[in-house]
Amino acid sequence: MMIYGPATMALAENPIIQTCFTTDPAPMVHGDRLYIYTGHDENNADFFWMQEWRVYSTTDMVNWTDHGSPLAIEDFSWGDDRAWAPQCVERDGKFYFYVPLHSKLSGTMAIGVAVGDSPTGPFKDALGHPLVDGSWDYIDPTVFVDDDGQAYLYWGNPEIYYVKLNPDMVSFDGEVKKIIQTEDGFGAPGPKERVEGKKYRDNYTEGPWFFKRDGKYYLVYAAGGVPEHIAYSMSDSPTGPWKYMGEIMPLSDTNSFTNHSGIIDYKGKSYFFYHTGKLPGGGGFARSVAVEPFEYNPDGTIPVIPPTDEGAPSVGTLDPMRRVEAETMSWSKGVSTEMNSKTGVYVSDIHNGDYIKVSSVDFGSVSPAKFGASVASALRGGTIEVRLDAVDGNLVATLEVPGTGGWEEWRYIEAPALMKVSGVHDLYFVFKGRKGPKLFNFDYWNFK
Ligand code: FUB
Repeated sequence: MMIYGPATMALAENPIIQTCFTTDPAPMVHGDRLYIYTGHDENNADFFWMQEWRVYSTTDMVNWTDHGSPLAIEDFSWGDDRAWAPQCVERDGKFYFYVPLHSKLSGTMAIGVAVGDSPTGPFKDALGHPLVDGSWDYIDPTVFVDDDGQAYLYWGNPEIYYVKLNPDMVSFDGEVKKIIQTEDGFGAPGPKERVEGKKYRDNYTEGPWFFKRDGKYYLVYAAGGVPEHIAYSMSDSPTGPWKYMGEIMPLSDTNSFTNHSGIIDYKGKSYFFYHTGKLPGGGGFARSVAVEPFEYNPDGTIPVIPPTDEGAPSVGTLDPMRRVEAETMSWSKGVSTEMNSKTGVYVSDIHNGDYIKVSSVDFGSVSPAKFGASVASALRGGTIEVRLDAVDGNLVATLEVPGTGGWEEWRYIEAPALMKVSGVHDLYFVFKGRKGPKLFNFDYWNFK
């Protein structure tokens, strides 16, 4: 028997989610996981007719686990449309999920807040009414809790608004404040003060991302009108005055006229999340989240970060001897995901020739004897070929999936390992079966 040793270090691949269109990423670190909260562009949409928010997480920056959609328009009795750019933050063990959506009450956009006990929900509308309501530019909330416990909520397009949230995170005292945009602060005066025909250095558009690092406050935002690039301003205080600092992600050929960013540190490295239209079939209303690693300049300024197809290098490995959810993957072709209350999220829409890639899988030095997977099929099933380091790589196992009597009638099936494996590899699950029909659903796997 041949023994296959370690492969090269894995890189993420952009866009990082391929099972559906994802937008407006808002990263959050909790425990040893990095979560992203996203919007979800519908297939074949001709506008941002978005219905739900989604959550994904990683521990290694290359494999992302799909946690499904724990929050949707129907969770807000007062909302009826446009599930736009979210952000979730933790405070005192509760998770506050801020979202813009169209309000039935005002007929314009509003910002709501849902609360949950875990980063993946379930979440419940905290108020039963919007936190702020009444203007078409009440979109794109960003929240930051400062070291002194004061929380700030910024939002807006093309004005920038903020409130200081009360410690309960779901209320504030006084009026909504508007930031006075100036050329020094944002590259141009506010939208109503701009002189027609005058060329400005830049201008704030939407999608603010507010945070603090080494005592400096950062407001990162989509700029320049459409098509958008990403720029930023800095301040010594959480409410300004702001100083325009330049572009981060210049206008690029990403197949999306919007861009929307979130910045976070994780496991000692800094990451810039954004979206493009670069998934096959993607575009301005079919966007996908991507990530780039970066390093702050020594003076705390942010370098220019061009979009790439490679993304971030792996910062961890995955243990194949433990149960791994099938919806944890670094890349996939053809498949999508579904969820129910019993199984949680699982991989669906599996057809002949589709595949899932899982990166940085560490087999250690003891070669496994068996591969097993939990699968379900209302039809005739198919085959999972487990391959090493490439879609046509060496065959580690072949699992025959039978019909199980239903798409959610799960059976755990095992197959013997066909070769010895050690060290770190990329694993490919290549799906084979009759051409045409859906073959089976796939919930989790492990080696023994
Ligand atoms: O995703 C809908 C809207 O597009 C967001 O609210 C904006 O930031 C832009 O990305």
